[in-house]
Amino acid sequence: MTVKQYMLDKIKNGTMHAALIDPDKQPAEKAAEMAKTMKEAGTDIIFVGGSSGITKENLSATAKAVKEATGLPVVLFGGTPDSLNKELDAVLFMQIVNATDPVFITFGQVAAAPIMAKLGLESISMGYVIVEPGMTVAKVTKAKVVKQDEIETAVAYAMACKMFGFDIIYFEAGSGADRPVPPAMIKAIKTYVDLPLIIGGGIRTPEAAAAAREAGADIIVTGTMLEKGASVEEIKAVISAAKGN
Ligand code: 1GP
Repeated sequence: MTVKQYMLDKIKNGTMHAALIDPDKQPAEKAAEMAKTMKEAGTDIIFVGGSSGITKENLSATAKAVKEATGLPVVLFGGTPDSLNKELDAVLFMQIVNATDPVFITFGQVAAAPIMAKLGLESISMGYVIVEPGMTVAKVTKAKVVKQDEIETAVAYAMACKMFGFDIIYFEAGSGADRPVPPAMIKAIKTYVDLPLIIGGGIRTPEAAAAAREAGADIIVTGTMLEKGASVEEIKAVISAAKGN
């Protein structure tokens, strides 16, 4: 089964949780331990990647260790063409739709495509939209961020993603954001655009996770919470609220 099919099957039955692990932040053994904790707490899939410091070495070692420790699909979310490797189960092949640096709109993807083809990696096409505050990823990509109250603009971006033919869309407030993507924005996107919706950035409490799920998020991503050493109980509470169980 493809990773895309795994995701589509899961979200048919409710919201999924994805754990984001940045290979640049810890050795692979530690990443494997973190992923194991996340799996025990109920996470469904592991995203690996980050906005900077991703190399073929740290990415492949982390992907391999995480897969061995959990058996969960390991998907690249944010990397560089030369970090691509065979340990990945799939790549979220994304266009940062509101970036203004063309490397993140087209040229990076053009560089990555032949490498992905050569490695035989599964591609899941994704429109990625950065919402205020946007954090590091907004700076790196020089994004024209969607403000928290610009609901119509957010819907227009989601509509454009649908018309481009992306498999999936991701609305991102940025890793470590002090405010997640607002539930009203999530609700409006899901009202007008029929595409699987990933939400991430700044979700660290069960309340925020439940609000995103109730508003219609299909996949909720958390990263910082784990890096900052949240307890297993705290992680479990956030994942349960994200999945509604
Ligand atoms: C970042 O959406 C992810 O790309 C996760 O954000 O680190 O704030 O959980 P956090």
